Amino acid sequence: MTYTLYSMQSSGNCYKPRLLMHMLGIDFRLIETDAGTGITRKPEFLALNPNGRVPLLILPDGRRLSESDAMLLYLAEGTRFLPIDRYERALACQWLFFEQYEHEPTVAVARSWISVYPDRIGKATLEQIAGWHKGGYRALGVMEKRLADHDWLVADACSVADLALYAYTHVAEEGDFDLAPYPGIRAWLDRIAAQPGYVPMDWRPD
Ligand SMILES: N[C@@H](CCC(=O)N[C@@H](CS)C(=O)NCC(=O)O)C(=O)O
Repeated sequence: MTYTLYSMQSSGNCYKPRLLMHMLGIDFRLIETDAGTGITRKPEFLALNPNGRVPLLILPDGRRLSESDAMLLYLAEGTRFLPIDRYERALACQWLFFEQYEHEPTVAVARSWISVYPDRIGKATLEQIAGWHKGGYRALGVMEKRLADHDWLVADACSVADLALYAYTHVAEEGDFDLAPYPGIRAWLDRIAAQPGYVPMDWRPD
């Protein structure tokens, strides 16, 4: 028995567990699920994840786990990607919650409309994009404050916090975000891409 990941290749949320499992040498099966077609809102998928979204991870024992950052925490347990120290572990969670509340709803959503579903953009969406850019630049500014003089978001090692925020920051330019004014973030992106076991977003298991 191995892990099964319901995943959409263009999704940064789905990239998070794909990347960490590859970095940890964990074998998994991938079921490509085009969430843009509404398939995750059909009864068959809702029976697996009542929230109707990918990624969805099926553990080797058959139990299910949704929410990409929860998957990172689960998979990273006992590995170098999850700090042991109580405060550092809480800091990792601090960045994961920041990612879901401040970063993903702005940086990822702008990229999704601009690069993944450009044909669906209407007048209302154009106004929303301005708001996502404002919020996204604010989130990038928070990250830059830390990364201007630190290699990693938590302590001195690459952790789940870095992988969670990497997923959509490294494709932020696809959402028309300009990363030129963020040298700390750009150096950090290169640092993550140089980590052992790193695979790009378009990688998938055989
Ligand atoms: N908070 C969730 C967000 C998951 C999410 O938004 N998934 C999108 C793809 S990136 C999806 O499945 N959308 C289809 C839908 O909402 O119907 C996570 O981090 O896993």
